[in-house]
Amino acid sequence: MAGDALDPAALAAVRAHVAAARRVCVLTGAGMSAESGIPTFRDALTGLWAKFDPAELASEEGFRAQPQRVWDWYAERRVGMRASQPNAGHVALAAFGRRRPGVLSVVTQNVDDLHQRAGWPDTIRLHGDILANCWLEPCPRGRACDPAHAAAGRPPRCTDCGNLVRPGVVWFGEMLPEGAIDAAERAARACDVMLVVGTSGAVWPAAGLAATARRAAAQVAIVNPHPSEIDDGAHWVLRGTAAGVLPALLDTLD
Ligand code: BV8
Repeated sequence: MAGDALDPAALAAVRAHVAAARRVCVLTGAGMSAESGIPTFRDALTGLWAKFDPAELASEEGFRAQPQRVWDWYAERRVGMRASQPNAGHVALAAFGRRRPGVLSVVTQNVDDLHQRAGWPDTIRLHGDILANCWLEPCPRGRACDPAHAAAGRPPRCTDCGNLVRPGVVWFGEMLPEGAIDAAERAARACDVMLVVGTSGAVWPAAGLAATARRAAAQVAIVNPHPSEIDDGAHWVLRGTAAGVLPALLDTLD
């Protein structure tokens, strides 16, 4: 495996495996969007938010304990995400997928919409959508709260029953959407090559998808400028960034 720099021989080897692959599954994490100006999840916990751990801000318990603080953290992240644009890595992935119909699956841990805006609408979203909202509870009156009855607030609240609006993301301790994790497992088992791009490999069950692919005899390649918790489980480590490596890896493949 490469040291600290991108190893051209490893890049060429992974390109050859991708060129020959019938199925390619790409698992992306927050590093995929870093070059679009979106702080990685760990970086999003620095600065003003450095004193909180993920469980305090990205969990139902944390939201129930401090709804305004958690709502404000998401509001700040939403501003950044709405202002961001897909980077060359998102664009290269979507363009490769369009050139090779039926080959590419993209599974993301990210809650932004950059893969979709780069032209890959079928992205499998393991952790939800930060730009969506949902209700914290089922309505105690036994029917769905009417979003039109949500009074403005931090967070907004149902004027009929007091239910809180929450971000449409999967928090720590919450189950992943069944359809999403099942589709992701299927894609990991069916692929000939898995590219793992921009993830620390710290969050489960997403991090386990690389091992699932390897058990199914896929070649596993990591794209990350820094070591991750799942490097040892990969055949290849391409020590570089998403926007730098993915165009070099994919752009001339038809
Ligand atoms: C679950 C949405 C079953 C929110 C996220 C105790 C109780 C309950 C569960 C657990 C527990 N202990 C462990 C668990 C499992 C837990 C977990 O994994 N915890 C970790 C902390 C150990 N998982 C869960 O809770 C999951 N649900 O297991 O349900 C269950 C249920 C109940 C009880 C038991 C089991 C739900 C996990 C989903 C959490 N929600 N997001 C939000 O975004 O606000 S995950 C969140 O963290 C982000 O979505 C992100 O995906 C993830 C962080 O991972 P990364 O994407 O890798 O980002 P990170 O910042 O860490 O790393 C960035 C990487 O990019 C770095 O490697 C960096 O080097 C690289 N990079 C930087 N720049 C670039 C780059 N790479 C390429 N190019 C660049 N330019």
